[in-house]
Amino acid sequence: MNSFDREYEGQLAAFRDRGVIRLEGLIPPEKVEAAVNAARDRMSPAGIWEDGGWLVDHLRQAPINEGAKFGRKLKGAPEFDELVVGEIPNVVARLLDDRPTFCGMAVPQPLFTLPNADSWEVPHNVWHLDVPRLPDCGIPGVQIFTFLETVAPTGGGTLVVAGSHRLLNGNERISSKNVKRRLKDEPYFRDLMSADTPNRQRFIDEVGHCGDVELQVVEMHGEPGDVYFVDLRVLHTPAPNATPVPRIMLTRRFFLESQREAIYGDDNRETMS
Ligand SMILES: O=C(O)CCC(=O)C(=O)O
Repeated sequence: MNSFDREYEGQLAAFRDRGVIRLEGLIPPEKVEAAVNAARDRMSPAGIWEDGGWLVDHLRQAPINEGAKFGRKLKGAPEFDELVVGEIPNVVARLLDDRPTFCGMAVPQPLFTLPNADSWEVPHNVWHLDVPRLPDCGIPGVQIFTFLETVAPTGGGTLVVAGSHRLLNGNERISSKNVKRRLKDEPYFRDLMSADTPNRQRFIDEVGHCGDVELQVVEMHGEPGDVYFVDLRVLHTPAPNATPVPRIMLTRRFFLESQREAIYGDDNRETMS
């Protein structure tokens, strides 16, 4: 075992088991500070960052595309590119057994959500995959997420179903829509994706099962500098933001070079790049 694998041994095993891990403080503080400041600087002319604080209360009832409008202002900051070089590609490479990868988008993608909810629960809708299940593929790549502001629990961090990457792996291509359709045959996913299911906090607090696969909803929250690594087979969804501050995250997808054709090579492409 090399020194890298020794350092991350537990995390590598957790990643294979759950399809999601968080490495705290992975990005050097000076890069984090530059990126956070760049995000705030871009929000300042838009009038929602002023004198060291967020001014977003008046936007609480704003239509959903208002948040997207602010998110677009974050696109292309060079400070964001700097966050995802260095240790992140090294970890991704190890999670993919050092096989060559390519990025689905030229630059990392900001994820921005205004405060938009008075209360918070695990959503029943918008669960999806960015990549179909690919025949005889195993893991097709890794998506990383980091934070450009502190994202507290209930603060709009992306939700994933840990363990879901272990389901429906076979020798056929299955679209995101059909993965969902098939998963709904299982009580865990039928309940998760039904608006009629009460007590939705249990999806986070308790471990569910599908056969011998353990499943649990994980809410991404953390500090700038922390990084989540997610198997691209993991079911995920955007979440409401019930805190008084915007949710600002950054994501990037690393795909296996060997799957380029399967991912991009036909009209069936599903990636969000
Ligand atoms: O947290 C979000 O806005 C959703 C992110 C997402 O679905 C994705 O990046 O694939």
